[in-house]
Amino acid sequence: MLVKKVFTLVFLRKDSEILLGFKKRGFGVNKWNGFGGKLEPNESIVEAAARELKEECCVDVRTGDLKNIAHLEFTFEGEPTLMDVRVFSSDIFQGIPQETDEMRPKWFHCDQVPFDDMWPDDRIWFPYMLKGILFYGKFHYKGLDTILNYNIEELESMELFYDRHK
Ligand code: 6U4
Repeated sequence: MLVKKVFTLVFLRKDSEILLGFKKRGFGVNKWNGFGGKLEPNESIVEAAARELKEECCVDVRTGDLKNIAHLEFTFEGEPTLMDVRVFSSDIFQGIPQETDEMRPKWFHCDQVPFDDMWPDDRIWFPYMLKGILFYGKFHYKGLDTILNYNIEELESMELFYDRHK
């Protein structure tokens, strides 16, 4: 039996650029990533997404301006946890990204995403996100470096996807 844990992951966009953060500690340390984390008690997923963005790079975003663009699931060989990652994007936000204890933010041109220093799955699904295709991605890892298998399904609507997966 897999134990599902929900996480958020937020990508800010500005013109042809995307904001990534270099993770300074914890899960995914020394990798460029989106901003996000676990939910706190009594918090909705989108509220958690906005809070984590603020905590990790000091940028404010209204929950109504966060667009759910993907659902990712990660499992790890021999481990009981399923990471259920809700991916959001926005080009409407307030403030200039600042370095925090957890993240060093940096804008990257969408043609120059540093995949060599990111989770291996990012290289596979970023092209969907950058083209504006909604999707459901599943990745099964052995350890933290090797993807044993994966699947990506393009979606017409996130609402219909979550209706089907209630
Ligand atoms: P703490 O340190 O307890 O506050 P928290 O910030 O709540 O942790 P954290 O940093 O462990 O949570 O969250 C992990 C983050 O990494 C989430 O935003 C999801 C994201 N993530 C996890 N696996 C990923 C992967 N394979 N590819 C990816 N993002 C991933 O692009």
